[in-house]
Amino acid sequence: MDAFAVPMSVNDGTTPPVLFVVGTAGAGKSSLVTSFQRWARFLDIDVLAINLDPGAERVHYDPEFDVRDLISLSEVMDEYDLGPNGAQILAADLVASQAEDVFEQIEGLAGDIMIVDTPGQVELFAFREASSHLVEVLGQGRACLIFLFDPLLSSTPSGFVSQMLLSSIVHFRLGLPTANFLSKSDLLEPEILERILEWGENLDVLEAALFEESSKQSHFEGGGGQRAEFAIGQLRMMQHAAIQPGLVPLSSEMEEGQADVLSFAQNVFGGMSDARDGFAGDIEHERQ
Ligand SMILES: Nc1nc2c(ncn2[C@@H]2O[C@H](COP(=O)(O)OP(=O)(O)OP(=O)(O)O)[C@@H](O)[C@H]2O)c(=O)[nH]1
Ligand SMILES: [Mg+2]
Repeated sequence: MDAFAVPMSVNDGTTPPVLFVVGTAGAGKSSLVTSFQRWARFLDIDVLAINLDPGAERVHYDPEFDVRDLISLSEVMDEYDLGPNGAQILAADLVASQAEDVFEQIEGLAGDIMIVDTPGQVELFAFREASSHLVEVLGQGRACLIFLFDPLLSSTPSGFVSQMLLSSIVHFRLGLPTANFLSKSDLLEPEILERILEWGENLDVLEAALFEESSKQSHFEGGGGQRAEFAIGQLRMMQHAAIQPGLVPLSSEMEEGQADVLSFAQNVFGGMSDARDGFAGDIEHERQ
C-alpha cells in the first residue's frame, strides 16, 4: 500500500486534477465514476465525484457536487416549454453559463483527484459553445478526458473507426489530454476483445478489417472502399501526429481498468512516474 501513500503529488492544496468522463449515450460513464470512486476508496485515494448531467435519473456514487441541485430538467422543460431533447440542450448551456458558480462550490474541496460525470450525449458536453468555458473553469488547467468506447459499436471495424474519429474530434474540440477506454469489456467474448484491442494497436490490421467489411457492403458505390480509404487516411494522420493513444479495456462491472484510469491521470499530471507497467499488477497483489 506504500506506493499509494501520496497518490497525487500534484495535489498542492488547490483543486485536484480533474478527469472528465465522456462517451456516447449509455457508454458507461456514470458507472465508471461509481466504480472508480469505490475502487479508489479501497486504496485510500480520495476521489471527488461530480455530476454534471442534469438528465441523470439517479447516480450511485457520492457526489461532492450534483448539478441537479442547480438545474432540474423537468423545470427547464416546463419553464421553456421544451421537449426532453431541447431541454437537455438548454440545460447543458445553463450549466456551462453557471460554470463559475459550480466552481465556487467545488473550489477548495480536499481530495486527490476529481472525476466528472458528463451528460448522456457526448455532443452536449463537447460541442456546445459554452462547454469549453466550463472545462476551462472547472479544470483549472489540470484536466484530462477519459473517452469511453461503446463495446458493441466497437465490434465492427467501421463502428470502431467511427469512435476513434469521434474521440479525436472531442480531443481536438476541448484540447485536453485524452485516453480511450473500451467500456464494459466484460460483455465481449475474449477473441472479439482481443481483436478490438489489436485494431487499437495496429492500423494495418484495422485497415485490412475495414476493407474486408467495406467490400461486403455492396450498397456503397465501389463497395465502400473509398470510404474505408478516407477513414484510414484520417487515422494515419492522427497516428502521425501522435493523437491516437490506443485503447485500454475497462469494466466497471468486474472492476478492471480503474488502475489504468488513475495511471493515465498520473502520467499527465505527475505523481508516480512508472505508471502503467506492472501498476495494475501491484494493485492486484495488494488486494490479495
Ligand atoms: N456488463 C457491464 N455493464 C455495464 C458496465 N458499465 C455500465 N454498464 C451498464 O450499462 C448501462 C449504462 O451505464 P451508465 O453508466 O448509465 O452509462 P452512461 O454513459 O452514464 O449513460 P447515459 O448517462 O445515460 O448516457 C447500465 O445498464 C449499466 O449497468 C460494465 O462495465 N459492464
Ligand atoms: Mg450517465
